[in-house]
Amino acid sequence: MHTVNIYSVEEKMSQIDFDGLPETPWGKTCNWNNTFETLAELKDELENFEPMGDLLAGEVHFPQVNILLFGCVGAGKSSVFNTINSVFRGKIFNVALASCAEHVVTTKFTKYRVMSGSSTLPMPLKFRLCDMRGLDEEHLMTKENMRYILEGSIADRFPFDPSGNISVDMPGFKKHPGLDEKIHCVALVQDASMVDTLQVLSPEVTKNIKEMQTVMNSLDIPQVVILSKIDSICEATKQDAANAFRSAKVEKCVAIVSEVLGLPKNMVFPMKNYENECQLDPSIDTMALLTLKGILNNCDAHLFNHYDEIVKKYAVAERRNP
Ligand SMILES: Nc1nc2c(ncn2[C@@H]2O[C@H](COP(=O)(O)OP(=O)(O)O)[C@@H](O)[C@H]2O)c(=O)[nH]1
Ligand SMILES: [Mg+2]
Repeated sequence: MHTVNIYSVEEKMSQIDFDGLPETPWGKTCNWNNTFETLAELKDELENFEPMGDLLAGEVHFPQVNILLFGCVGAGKSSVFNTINSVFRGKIFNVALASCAEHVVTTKFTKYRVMSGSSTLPMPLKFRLCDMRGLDEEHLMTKENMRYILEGSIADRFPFDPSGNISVDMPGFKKHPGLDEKIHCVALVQDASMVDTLQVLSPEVTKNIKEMQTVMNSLDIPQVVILSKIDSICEATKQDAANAFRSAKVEKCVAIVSEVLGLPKNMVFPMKNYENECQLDPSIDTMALLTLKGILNNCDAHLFNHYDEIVKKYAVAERRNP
């Protein structure tokens, strides 16, 4: 059973200035006329997500998929996790430290679990969101470190500096990580306000992100973009996040990011994170879940390439009697 908070939708609608927003959305999206139903359906679907669930028989069980949140310092990575976690907790719930302040950067590589809020017995959902320190000019990432992260060699809570030296003999370094510890999809988190004002990020950081994309490509790891902070580029979207899909500004921003990062537009997910709200908002929730659904589809697509290995290694009977 789902609990959905009650909001004053009418009150909210009356405040929105729809001027200039076309009726039809620019991209394929969900039914925003019935947000409560859409939200409940999406939440139910994602709470019951099983990696490759439609292809694996009951006796093969793949524990979880791992999603890497990657981008510049301040792009909104920790906030993306907090937002998705809040949706499933049913309240604003800030677990990962998120801030603009210099000293509040994420220093440990953390594999966050999200617990289901619907069942009486809380259960971890079948995905983890991996948060790490973002890039800046003094902390560019080495290809070797990217490879370690993607291949699952870096353990949860391992102090991690993208530009630091990692020794394979360090405690917390996994020499033989299983497929369930690897990264199955990378979400490149990009601050929309930076794109909108064409404040091109430092060329070094952009170059570094592109270099890291070549490592992801070489390992066949799918990439999507989370276009964060869309509320800061469009007033109507600030009023109601659902308006993002009819906003020409957001559409333009999606097109620019898709071009710059070389990813199709349908792999760019606009998102408004919770930052100073006190209660949940159905549009923000729905948008976060649409993003998560898109990412999980990509994880499944990646796992499909490892189908035979999964069937062989993750058969439940075999794990009990190795
Ligand atoms: N307006 C707005 N602010 C955001 C959004 N997402 C994150 N922020 C703010 O941006 C700052 C940096 O976010 P954080 O998650 O710490 O970025 P990180 O360094 O990539 O982990 C914080 O002050 C957040 O509150 C968003 O969608 N909209
Ligand atoms: Mg952070």
